[in-house]
Amino acid sequence: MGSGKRALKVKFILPSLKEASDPHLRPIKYSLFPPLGLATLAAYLSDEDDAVIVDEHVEPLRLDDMPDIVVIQVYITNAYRAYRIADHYRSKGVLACLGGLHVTSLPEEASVHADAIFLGPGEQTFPTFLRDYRDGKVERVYASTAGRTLDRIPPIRRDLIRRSLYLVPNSIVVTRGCPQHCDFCYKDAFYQGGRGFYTQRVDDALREIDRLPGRHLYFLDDHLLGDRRFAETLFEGMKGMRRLFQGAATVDSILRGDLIERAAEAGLRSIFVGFETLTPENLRRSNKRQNLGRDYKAVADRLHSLGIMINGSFVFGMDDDGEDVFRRTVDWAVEHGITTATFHIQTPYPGTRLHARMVQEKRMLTRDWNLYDTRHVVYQPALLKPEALKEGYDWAYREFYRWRSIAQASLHHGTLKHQAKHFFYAAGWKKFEPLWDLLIRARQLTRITPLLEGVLSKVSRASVMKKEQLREFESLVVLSSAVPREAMMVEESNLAGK
Ligand code: B12
Ligand code: SF4
Repeated sequence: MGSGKRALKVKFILPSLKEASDPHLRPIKYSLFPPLGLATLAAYLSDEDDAVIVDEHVEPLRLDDMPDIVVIQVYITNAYRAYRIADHYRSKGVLACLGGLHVTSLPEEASVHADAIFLGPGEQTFPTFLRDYRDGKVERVYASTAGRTLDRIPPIRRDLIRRSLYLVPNSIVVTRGCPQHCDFCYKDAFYQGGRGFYTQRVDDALREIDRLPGRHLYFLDDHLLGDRRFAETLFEGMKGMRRLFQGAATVDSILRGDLIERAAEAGLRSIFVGFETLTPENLRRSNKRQNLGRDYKAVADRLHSLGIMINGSFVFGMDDDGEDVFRRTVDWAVEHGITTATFHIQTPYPGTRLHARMVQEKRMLTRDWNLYDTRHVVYQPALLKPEALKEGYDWAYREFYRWRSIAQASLHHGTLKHQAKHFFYAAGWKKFEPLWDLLIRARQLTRITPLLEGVLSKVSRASVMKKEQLREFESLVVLSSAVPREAMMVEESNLAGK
């Protein structure tokens, strides 16, 4: 098996779930971000080794080749596809490594399909495996435990990413994990046995940012404001870089101190906020203590006063949710000028405390991982029928993204500029999906980046959207009106599919 100093051929694969390649569903979501995790792992190969990354969400996967090793990333909804690919390569004598969140949650299930499985983050285990492979003594299980760090990790292999296939090629992660412990979150299971929250050195993070072309960045960190000192220094360093960025943070971190002002000064223009629920009892039961007793209105007002658009995340089906939860949540989001909303049906992922509780209470309804996409009901809700939960969730998406609601939420903002940005961003995101599809197919996604940067530019008189950006937007609107009405309607009915 091992092969001394011979150059290795390693194929990194992100398998897709079915809907990602289905034109009637929602491809744009899967053309958003490149597979950063795999590009991180590829950095541990030596210069002589031959590496390729195939992201099945955006390109076809050939199965007739013979690499030495396949490295496959497994999320819950791509698990069956990942196992099929691994089985195929193993049958040809290729060594198959499986890792990622789902493998960490269910190692026994995954190990049937792998020569080696990897639990937890890969920065320490993958280089150990490579050494073992070259020494001819591969282990069955590599578990990340003590000694986790992002210090001195090699720069991620962005050269292996085909940037033109993604709407947001400049995604970046500068921390791992999160300091909080919500019961429904993947985090505690994934990071068990070692540190659950740690950061890069600020200098390394700034260097990584510097390597990215253009202005727009999307931080995929679970909680960009999770370490105050780190975030402060990062934002200080970013000040002169003229970046526009998006990220995620918790409700309490937005209210505390002046970190959010510093983020805005450094270029933060849109933020994903885990509001999750408007009901305190739900928060208590989910151990989402950082949201308890916090004034959500104050969060929205503070962000808006800084010109930051909000992507609010809301979960339906928690134990205190009755029939009224859908309307209450949508009304709140529209009234408070939330730009985009991400609704989820509560989904107990294996490995989480929520899942353990649901199993104990005999409330899990299925173990079909394809359905664990937060759009299907996979457990018995406490106060709602499963069908009512699904219907309410679908209704919430439709209602929030109606033209009327988008216009109403936009009017919440004080200036015309801010209103227009809100309107374009929310409408662009949900109303022009057939157009996104056309652009993906025509490999024209990079045309959108300047437009996105225009919409994210600062809400001030000095930075009115440039003429050419407006023209680009107009041409997109004209183009999209050429998309058959039927196609629009199909998309409308699938809006629930996020
Ligand atoms: C970006 C993202 C997406 C992108 C995916 C883009 C992409 N090309 O990767 C999009 C928008 C498509 C997406 C979709 C979904 N996502 Co998503 N997503 C994320 C997010 C925010 C960041 C992922 C990331 O880049 N992390 C940073 C990199 C560096 O870490 P990493 O990818 O985990 O890789 C590391 C390790 O996992 C490990 N590793 C991974 N694979 C392997 C393989 C081997 C062999 C080895 C050695 C190591 C290893 O090493 C890497 C370096 O440490 C995560 C949250 C999170 N913080 O991870 C959620 C997250 C992964 N998504 C989640 C979910 C549920 C979904 C959806 C199913 C549903 C939904 N409602 O969105 C869909 C379907 C995805 C699918 N294909 O099946 C859950 C997964 C839960 C689970 N138990 O699997 C997460 C954790 C969010 C959450 N908090 O619940 N997602
Ligand atoms: S704050 Fe978010 S990322 Fe952190 S544990 Fe809770 S749900 Fe997970």
